[in-house]
Amino acid sequence: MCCAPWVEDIARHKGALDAFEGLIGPDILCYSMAFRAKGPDRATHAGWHQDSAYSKIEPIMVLAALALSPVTVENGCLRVIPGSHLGGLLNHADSEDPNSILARGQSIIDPIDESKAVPMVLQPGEVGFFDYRIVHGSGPNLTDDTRLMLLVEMMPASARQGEGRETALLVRGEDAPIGIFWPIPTTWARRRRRPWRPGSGRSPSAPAMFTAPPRSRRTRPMPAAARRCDLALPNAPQL
Ligand SMILES: O=C(O)CCC(=O)C(=O)O
Repeated sequence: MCCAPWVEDIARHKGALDAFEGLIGPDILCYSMAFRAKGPDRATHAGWHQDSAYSKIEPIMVLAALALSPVTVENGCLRVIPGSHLGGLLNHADSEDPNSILARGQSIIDPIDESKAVPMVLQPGEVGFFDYRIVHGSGPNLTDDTRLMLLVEMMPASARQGEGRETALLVRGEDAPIGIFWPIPTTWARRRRRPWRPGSGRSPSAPAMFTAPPRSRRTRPMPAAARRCDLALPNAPQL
């Protein structure tokens, strides 16, 4: 199995990749995509944290926050502390906070100067980029509508991971010679040869589009755990 074509459309968006290339170089792997929906419950929030505290990727990962709805101060946009990605890793603690949008309910326990935080306000379709070491968080949604973002994580093909071997999708340039991550089979090449068109009689979600490429096209066999067909890329969100 491989990821859905629309996921690849986003992951391979030329404008976004040009921006990523300026930040992490020409050889780019997509590590994950995850929706971040914050309903109008006036409670769900993210404590101050650094994604690098939980991600095992080194030396860098860059995130793009793609706005799929208006993302405003009122509905709980991301807030980031400029320059904090250069200050080293701060101490974090997990919590049972039921209102945290983060899987571990984590937050930084060292002092944070919140007065320096800037809101990442986005219109639908706009993207904000940030280093995975930056201190960020978000407040509750105080409006009556859902705030929706897609977080896309990209890293250089030379990136290392702490333990195990995870999957990644090569979206630009060349993979590292030793292939640090399991490659995700791509639908891209086949779909470009035979694109779906309205009225063609085929469904855009026809099973053929989700079938893994022939084994010979894989550079190496994938572990069973990596053969999932997620709507997004198969790495479990770290946060
Ligand atoms: O969606 C949010 O408001 C916060 C998400 C976040 O900070 C994260 O996933 O690391």
